[in-house]
Amino acid sequence: SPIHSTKVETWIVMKTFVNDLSAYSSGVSERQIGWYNDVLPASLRQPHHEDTLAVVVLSTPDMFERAFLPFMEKGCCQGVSDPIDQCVKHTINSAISQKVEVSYDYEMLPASRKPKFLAQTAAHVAGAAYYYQEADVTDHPWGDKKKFGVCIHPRFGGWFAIRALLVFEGVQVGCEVLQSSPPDCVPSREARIQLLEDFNLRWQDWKYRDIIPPVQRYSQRQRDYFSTRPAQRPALLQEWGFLQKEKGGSQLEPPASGSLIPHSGHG
Ligand code: B12
Repeated sequence: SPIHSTKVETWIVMKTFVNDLSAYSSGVSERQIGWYNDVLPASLRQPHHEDTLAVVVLSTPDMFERAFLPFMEKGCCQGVSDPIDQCVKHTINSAISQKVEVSYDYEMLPASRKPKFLAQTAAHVAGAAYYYQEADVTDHPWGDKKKFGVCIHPRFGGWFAIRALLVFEGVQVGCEVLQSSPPDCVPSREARIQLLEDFNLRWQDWKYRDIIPPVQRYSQRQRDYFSTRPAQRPALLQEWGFLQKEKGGSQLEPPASGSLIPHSGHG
């Protein structure tokens, strides 16, 4: 089995719809690449056969305490890249034991500067979390002012993040895998308007995440972390005693502007 679930399952939500794969799929959501490519233009598609099995990895609210803080405590965080991104990479790498192509939410395609995978579209077609977009609001009131869409998970509401897409190269699934729609937990037009406005205009107040009552939320400490601008986060971690100040500068520098990873450290 490609995934040793013990470590990953503590911080990744589980959704499985294939009985014979359920043994290893704890904490992940399988789907076929074709479902993803079907809704996207050619430039954003995954370059894989349409029947290829792929997995979207989400992080749950206790990711911070169960994976991130222990990762920092063990001193695993090194170099200049974002601590959250390093922790996600470390956790997923250590969970995988066969050839799996992993794309992270913070990775961009070098040529087009587009995201390597669209996390929200992936979560939606996987049946993990409904992706509410402008088009899901009939007669929306926003005119030309584009509103970004947001995924809502049936158990965690908005208190989760979509971390990676795993593609199992060579593992082909056929009609035994049925695509399942994500639960539509924000069915009314009014609530969808509220959700998209909260997400776009005041995402900093966390309210959009409570559009449905979640089973768990981010801790105060995690909120403090994500409320801090990425460039200031190393200083916060130092304050918490995780990063030692070294002679000649801090161990973790804020990314230079124009860095290769402009949108990393999402929460
Ligand atoms: C770039 C980016 C940003 C940028 C720009 C904002 C944006 N949304 O583009 C900045 C830095 C501003 C940003 C800010 C934030 N972000 Co951001 N961001 C991203 C990132 C890296 C890429 C998004 C992107 O460029 N998409 C490209 C556009 C074109 O895609 P699209 O609008 O979905 O359009 C496609 C679909 O409509 C699809 N499509 C067409 N028809 C259909 C039909 C169906 C049924 C489906 C499913 C799809 C589909 O085709 C279109 C493309 O052609 C993603 C991670 C990722 N790798 O996806 C996170 C992500 C979207 N961000 C996220 C979050 C939480 C935030 C913040 C709240 C900050 C935070 N605390 O982390 C703020 C919110 C700001 C705001 N008001 O939007 C989360 C959202 C989680 C969720 N529940 O949905 C994501 C998924 C990151 C994560 N790891 O979870 N972000």
